[in-house]
Amino acid sequence: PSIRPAHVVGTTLREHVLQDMHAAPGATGEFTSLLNHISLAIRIINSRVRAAGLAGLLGYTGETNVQGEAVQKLDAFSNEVLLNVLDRSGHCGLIGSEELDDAQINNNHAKYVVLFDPLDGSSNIDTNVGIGTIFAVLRRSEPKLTRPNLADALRPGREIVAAGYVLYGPSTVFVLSTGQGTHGFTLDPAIGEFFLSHPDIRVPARGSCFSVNEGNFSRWSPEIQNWARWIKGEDSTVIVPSEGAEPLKTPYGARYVGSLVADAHRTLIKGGIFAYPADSKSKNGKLRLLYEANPMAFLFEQAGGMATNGKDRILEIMPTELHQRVPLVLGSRDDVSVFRQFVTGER
Ligand code: AHM
Repeated sequence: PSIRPAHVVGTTLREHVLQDMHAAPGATGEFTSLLNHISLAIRIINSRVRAAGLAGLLGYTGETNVQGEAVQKLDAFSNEVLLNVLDRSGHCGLIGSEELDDAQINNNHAKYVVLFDPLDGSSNIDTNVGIGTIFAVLRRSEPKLTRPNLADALRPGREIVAAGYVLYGPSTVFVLSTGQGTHGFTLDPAIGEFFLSHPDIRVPARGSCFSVNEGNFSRWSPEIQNWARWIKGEDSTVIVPSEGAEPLKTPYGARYVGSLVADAHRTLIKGGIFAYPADSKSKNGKLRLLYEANPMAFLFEQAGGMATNGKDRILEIMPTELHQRVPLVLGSRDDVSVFRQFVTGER
């Protein structure tokens, strides 16, 4: 049998980002350095997330540890790590975090804006379910002329220059796009390096699973309730709004973790649809446009998938506030199109 020499290793995240830089005319290395700093923050957060179960076992579950010392919650810890590491990078003019009320001005002359959810799905930590970090990078329009301000962050997602998420699951996977496809990297924990494991991810055009919190069914609009009936194969009770939405031969399977990164990652790899629509309680949906919906939409579109608020493309929405919520529907092209047909009645 052929034996692979020990020195032949795969492409690292660092090399991949460098290759992107060499392909971009006029690149200064700042963007590459920024992404390397984000990767450092992720590895620090990962090591703490990996110890969370043990910390729980040792009684570190609340605000204090066994010695009675104050222990920071994982989401607050992750937020601080990202803030500190991004500050040291010197490349961020403005930072917005789901954990901060206001955007933070960082470096007056820096080019980039980073928006992140430091630990999404953190209510799932106690049950050892996958959780994640999500981020988007934007470029300030006039870094030399103006001080960073909120308007630098309130930009439509189509202006994103890079987005990514990290899933702290059975392995730690970093999914990144710098606008040239969506690529997945898996952490080798022994050496602390991310290796390219999922090059050029393509979302299948149609999937076989749907991912939605069906506990909200009674709060959904009749159109969304009809979609949910259709996808479960109850088509005898449903008027399909167009011939495009054919009667289902096989109902879709239900998969819902309740952790966006875990649900989105499965949908990205296997296809299908993830939806957190508006309902009578959460009139604008639950998820945040800048920290969750936009980065996911960018990654899905770069992988050939789709992301809408049920009607319009997520990446076209002009944000009006930092913590704005939005209904989010993402996944395979055909599956998201069918959802849209149910909601709008248009083909
Ligand atoms: P969080 O900001 O409280 O962590 O909530 C975000 C999470 C997402 O990860 C997930 O998609 C969604 O909330 C699940 O919501 P629900 O429990 O209502 O189904």
